[in-house]
Parts: sequence; structure tokens; C-alpha cells
Amino acid sequence: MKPNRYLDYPTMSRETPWSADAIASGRNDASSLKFAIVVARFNSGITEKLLEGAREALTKAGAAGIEVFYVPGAFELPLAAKWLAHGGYSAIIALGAVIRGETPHFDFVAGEAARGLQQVALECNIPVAFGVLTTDTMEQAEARAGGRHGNKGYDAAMTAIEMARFGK
Ligand code: INI
Repeated sequence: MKPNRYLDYPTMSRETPWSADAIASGRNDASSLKFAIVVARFNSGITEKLLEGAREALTKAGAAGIEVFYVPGAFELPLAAKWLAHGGYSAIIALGAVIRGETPHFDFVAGEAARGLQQVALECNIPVAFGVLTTDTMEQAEARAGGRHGNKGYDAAMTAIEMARFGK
């Protein structure tokens, strides 16, 4: 098969990055890597589906370790990620769902989660995958948590694998 690097691009999870070519080349292999997944309980109907997706990707990649931690909401993800950054993990996967509804609270929670998680990655020198949905409606979130737009938890886990391998 002709190598096609886009087959492995995580945001195309509906196309599955587990092509025969990718498996044969071992380029998604995570058998020497350990991951922490930190999950926001807010909108847990969505975040549990993101967690399922992340677990599926890591399990298929043969991850050496997967540990799951919970925090109340997406706003708490950065501090938890910072504490976990010193726990010997190859990468951290942060999962949450911030849904706009009618409130400007959305912008603060979503913005601070994104900013804080990137800050942890850069300051602690560890990949932190941003698996936080930021949508206008619950329907849009459902579509991205195992619905018709794939599973962003799965995508975040694939990103974590790729970045952990990049930095090794
Ligand atoms: N937390 C979320 O994870 N998603 C949301 O949509 C959300 N909204 O809409 O308010 C949310 N708020 C809680 C926030 O993350 C903190 O837990 C809270 O502010 C306490 O620090």
C-alpha cells in the first residue's frame, strides 16, 4: 500500500488511523508509553464518551499504562494536568465539554482551560492533548463524542501518542 500520512491524522478518526500500513510500520505503537487521562465531570454524558474514545485509541496502540483521574469541570483541568505532569507519564490527555448555552461563562471556562493546558505543556515540557469540546449546543457536542463527527477523545489520544513519540 502506498504510504499516506493523512490516513493517520487524528482528526480523521472516522477514517481510522489504524490502517494496515500504520500497524505494519508501528508508527502508532505506544507499548513503551504511559498516559494520564484527566476527565471533567461537568457534562459527564459527553465526557464519559470522550473517555471511551481515548481508551479505545490507547488500547489499540498497546499503551503500557493508562490512568484516569476526575476533576469537577474543565476549568480545573489545567491544575490537575500540572500535578500529573510530574507523575512519570509520557503524555496527558485532558477531556472536557464546555457548552455555550446562553451564558458568557462559556468563554471564561473554555478560554482558561485551553490557555492553562497549553501553559502546562510548555512549562512542564510534556505533551498535553486538548480533548475539550467547545460547542454552542449539546447536539454539536454529541456529534463529536462518538457521533457523526467522530470522537474527539479518540483524536486527543492519538495526538498524545504522536507527540509522546515525537519527544522521545
Ligand atoms: N464546566 C465544564 O466543564 N463545562 C461547562 O460547560 C461549564 N459551564 O457551562 O459552566 C463548566 N463550568 C464549571 C467550571 O468548569 C468549574 O468547575 C467551576 O467554575 C468551578 O471552578
